Amino acid sequence: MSDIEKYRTQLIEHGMSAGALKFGTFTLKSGRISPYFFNAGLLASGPVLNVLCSAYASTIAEALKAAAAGSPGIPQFDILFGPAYKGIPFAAGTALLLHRDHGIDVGYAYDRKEAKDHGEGGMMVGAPVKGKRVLVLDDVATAGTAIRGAIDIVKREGGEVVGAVLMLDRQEVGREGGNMIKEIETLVGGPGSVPTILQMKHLMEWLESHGKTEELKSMQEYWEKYGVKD
Ligand code: OMP
Repeated sequence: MSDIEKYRTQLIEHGMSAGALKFGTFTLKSGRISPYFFNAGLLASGPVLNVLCSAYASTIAEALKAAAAGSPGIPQFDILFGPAYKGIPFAAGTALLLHRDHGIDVGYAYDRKEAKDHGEGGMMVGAPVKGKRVLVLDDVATAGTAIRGAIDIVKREGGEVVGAVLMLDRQEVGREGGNMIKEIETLVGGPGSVPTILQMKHLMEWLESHGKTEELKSMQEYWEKYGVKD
């Protein structure tokens, strides 16, 4: 089993025991009614952060390697941007592990929800993104609205967004009616520039291997309605 496969299983299991990954009936930001919800804000302990940030760091390292070898992936970047609030600890932890475990040294930055009007002022904290190549790190993407917002913040601050990394790609139709990931890739660094740790299919595989047939059936029905078919 590869590192990333190991992290995926650990992340699903930590998500279940922390109450972050839930099955039931949930209304999403996009208005879709979903049989599951992954609240990354509840991935909030040392052991879980270790798994999640290790998974982000491995996913980024693999995608950098792929691009360097001429395959779809993420190009070199200078700064990891974690949008407020949930992205902040994740970006910091991932920058630390990229350095410690992969020998990849990048800065990290995050935004404020409200602009500061004294002291250093502004909307941004951490490494300055102006004129830098930035990788956006986010938790969950459904229709792609939240990740577009994070990309816009970096661009507004003068950074060049070369890619994005996600914890969970729900593999759904995007705002423009196509494959959400492809829509975002077009906005940033092209094919392979938006790698993800988990996809909805991994959650379904996990449900199947644990005999959770009711949950799996609801997931399949939801996917028929909103899943990307290409
Ligand atoms: P989109 O903006 O439609 O891509 O939805 C992504 C955002 O929805 C995330 O940033 C979360 O705020 C929230 N979300 C989750 O956190 N987990 C889910 O499983 C689903 C959603 C969601 O509302 O779609």
